[in-house]
Amino acid sequence: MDMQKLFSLEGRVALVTGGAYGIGFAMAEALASAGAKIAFNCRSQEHLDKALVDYAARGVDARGYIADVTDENQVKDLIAKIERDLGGVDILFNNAGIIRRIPMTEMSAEEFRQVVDIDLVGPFICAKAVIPGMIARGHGKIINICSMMSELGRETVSAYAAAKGGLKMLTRNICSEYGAANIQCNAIGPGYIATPQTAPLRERQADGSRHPFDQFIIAKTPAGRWGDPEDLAGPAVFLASDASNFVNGHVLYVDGGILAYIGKQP
Ligand code: NAP
Ligand code: GCO
Repeated sequence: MDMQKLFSLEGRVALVTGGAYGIGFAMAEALASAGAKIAFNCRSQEHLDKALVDYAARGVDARGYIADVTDENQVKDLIAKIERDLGGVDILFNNAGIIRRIPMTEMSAEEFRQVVDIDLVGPFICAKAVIPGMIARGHGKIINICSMMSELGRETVSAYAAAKGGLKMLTRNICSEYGAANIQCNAIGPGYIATPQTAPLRERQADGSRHPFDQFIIAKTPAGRWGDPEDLAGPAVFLASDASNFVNGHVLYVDGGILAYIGKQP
């Protein structure tokens, strides 16, 4: 068996939503190293311009587009532009996401809806836009970015947990509905990863000590550290490649062991 070929993404077109920085950027770089042509989107022109410079510095020839994943028309246009520039989307990474950390009783319904709209409805809209082309081409990979909050709750993240729990079930449903069309829909569930999204949880205290949440995560993670976006590179290539052709509806947790661990006894 040719392992290089099994994991190769040569000739495949990958769209990484929210791939301007953070986890999306690292996964896109990994897919490019395995041979894929890379497209990414984000909402801000400033983020897009900076990302193009960053990709070029890493030797990645990525195409960037402005598109909000919550807007069906923008997403339709995005897929059509990628098809024109690079070819039909073979691999979709539903990575774009936000979090709002607000105690539930202080959170407005509007704030709750905004998180669910980006983190759950966005992946639905993007998947819906690429599935017909995948069916026509006879294959497709959809990878949703879930979270520890697809399994666990904690104070202040009710909307995020509801969205990421829902995304786990959307993953299983896309698998159920389109598995027969040779589409594999899986998810990656990252643990606590050092990106702009989690920067406020890692801020140094006035006395220079670590943020209490930072200390909590290190103690709660058997690996004893935060993850880096690059920790998701191997799982991303695996789930995008032929190596995972019989893996469907699965959430691959990449969490340094958090979900396996009850925590240190006091
Ligand atoms: P991040 O650093 O905040 O990056 C988020 C990316 O999404 C940015 O490129 C952002 O660019 C884009 N984005 C946000 N809303 C968008 C929208 N409506 N339409 C299009 N693009 C949008 O986040 P991250 O930490 O890399 O997280 C990436 C994904 O992994 C998210 O789904 C997050 O929930 C999930 N995750 C993160 C962690 C973690 O510990 N960091 C753990 C588990 C799961 P613009 O602002 O320019 O749009
Ligand atoms: C939080 C965190 C998260 C992580 C991640 C964990 O406030 O608890 O931001 O939820 O980003 O999703 O997997």
